[in-house]
Amino acid sequence: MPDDAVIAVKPEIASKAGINAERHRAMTEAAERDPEGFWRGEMRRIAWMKEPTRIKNTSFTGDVSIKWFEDGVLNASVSCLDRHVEAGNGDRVAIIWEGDDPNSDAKVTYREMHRRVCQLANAMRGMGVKKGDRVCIYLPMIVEAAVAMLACARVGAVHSIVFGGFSPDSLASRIQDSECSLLLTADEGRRGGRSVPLKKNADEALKTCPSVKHVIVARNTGGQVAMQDGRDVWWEEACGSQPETCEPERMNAEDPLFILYTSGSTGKPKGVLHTTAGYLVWASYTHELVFDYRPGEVYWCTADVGWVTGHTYIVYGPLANGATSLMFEGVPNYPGIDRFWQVVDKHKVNIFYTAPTAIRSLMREGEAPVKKHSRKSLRVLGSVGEPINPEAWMWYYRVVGDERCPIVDTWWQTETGGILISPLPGAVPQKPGSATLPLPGVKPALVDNDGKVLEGAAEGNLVITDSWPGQMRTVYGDHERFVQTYFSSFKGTYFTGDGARRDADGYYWITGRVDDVINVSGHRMGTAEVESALVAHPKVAEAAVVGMPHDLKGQGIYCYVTLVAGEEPSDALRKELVAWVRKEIGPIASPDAIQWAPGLPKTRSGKIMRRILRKIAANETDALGDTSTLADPAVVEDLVENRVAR
Ligand code: 6R9
Repeated sequence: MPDDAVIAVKPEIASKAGINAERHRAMTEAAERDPEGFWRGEMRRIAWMKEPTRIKNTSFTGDVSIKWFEDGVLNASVSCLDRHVEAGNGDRVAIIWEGDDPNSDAKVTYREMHRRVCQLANAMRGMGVKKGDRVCIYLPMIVEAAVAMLACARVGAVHSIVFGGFSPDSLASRIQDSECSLLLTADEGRRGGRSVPLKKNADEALKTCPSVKHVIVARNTGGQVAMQDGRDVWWEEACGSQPETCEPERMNAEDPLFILYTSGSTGKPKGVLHTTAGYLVWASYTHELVFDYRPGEVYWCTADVGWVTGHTYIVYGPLANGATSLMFEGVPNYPGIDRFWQVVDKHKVNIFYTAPTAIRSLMREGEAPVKKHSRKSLRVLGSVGEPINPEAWMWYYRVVGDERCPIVDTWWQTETGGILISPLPGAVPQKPGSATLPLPGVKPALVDNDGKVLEGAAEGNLVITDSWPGQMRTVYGDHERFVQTYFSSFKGTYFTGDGARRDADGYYWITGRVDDVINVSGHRMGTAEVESALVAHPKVAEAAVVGMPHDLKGQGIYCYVTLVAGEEPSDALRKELVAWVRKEIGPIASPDAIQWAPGLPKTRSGKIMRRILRKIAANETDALGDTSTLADPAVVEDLVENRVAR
């Protein structure tokens, strides 16, 4: 696909869209000319108990301080629930739940959601949870997950969701970092016909988490689990007799809403902290603009609530906008490879948002499973999580969307709270593989490694030069790390950690991470995290982990492992190490290749030359680049000779 392939906006789409090219331009100009005025207008999309008078107060230098709407007062759950009920939309479906088992589903109205959130919020208050306390959520994709998030918001507690695929160790370290006092979990999760032992994992984790005083357990599969007296209580027992209304806590705009841990360049995941008003405005703004969302539509984001995409585009964005949000417990290929399209027809989905890795795996199965379902309700298709290759983009457009539906390739990060770069369906011509243009109010730039700003068509490090309301505010408990990670590489700008190219039309093409973070099936994984898991194994002396190209996952995990003296490499040991990493971090960190390395390529000062390891993993061994600083060149020859073929 040549770079200049352009899919124009069809006139019939532009004429019906909330935002056409002209309006897009006008908004971009307005946000540029008068950011305060622009956001003073947009902030009214959420409900305030007291409207702010101060709009923007941000600085990317020195200590870095980011405040939006700082004297406003609100409660996020009111924007997502109460005001829709009060406006007469209580009977509208808030969440369509589609189970892993195709015969199980449920619809929960805004009124019902409001009742369930209030009851849980009351139960939480009864347990002593108050404003500012941290609550951990370790739940599968069931309605209780959304209820839990909004109940936290209702009482002013800060939620920290841990993805159900994480191990007891990963769960424990996240609970410890933010000292959660309550854990919400379920007996088991269900995915692809198999069960996930959440309560059992939680019990294991809680052995090292003295801060947790209470555990509320949702009955999901009905599987047998142990309940600890005085600590654990079943969800329905905790909530059943609670009052059906609950006074929402008055929250300052800058009070924390949630923490979400994400991988960085070092071994320890960072607690990304988002606050209440700016995040919610951003979630609502981007959900409406990017998906051209219209009242009454059914919207489906296939992410898990354990990731930021699930936070912003299953719960906060759609519910703030009064949408019907579909929540799917299962996986794309169970019970059949056509599950997505069967669900699209069953619930008449209008907007569908998924990840390139899912598209690539479905594409491999051909067109028939897609074509067997009508999909005529579909109107807009979205992609998120990693760069989408033009082939997958075209397949998504042609086969899934029948060349009718615009595709929004949305670039953003846990740190950004919501989408920053994306086409708008009715306004921006698409180019397969490009996230296209920044949203109105977003100011990206490219800089070279010395921080020099690049103009026009160029390739470099992607930075954002000014704040937007949805930006993260700090790393929980470690503001210094926040400043170091995001604001020290290129002074005065937010550094994304991504590389990008900008073409002559000003379109952005994200090229991937430029730090030691790899993107496996759209999930961020720090190579340092996998390395520390490997070296924790008694037979491993040293390990270096890099990303390698992977047809389905985008990137796979390639590990170079040096054993302690006296240990011999074997297939059995390789399997043992794979299982070890899965146990330490979780299945998402499963190594794809393990190469036995008698030594690692190091500089004379002892730094591992990862650049060389990446090349070997990618089988680009004839282009290793400068190796003159290597302490021992023979190490590289051995690694090249013994690389793991795929
Ligand atoms: C939302 C989310 C963020 C990293 C980000 C980038 C990659 C996300 C992308 C994309 C190219 C897109 N990424 N969307 N790359 N095109 N449309 O995924 O958040 O898990 O924090 O990952 O994902 O590398 O820096 P998160």
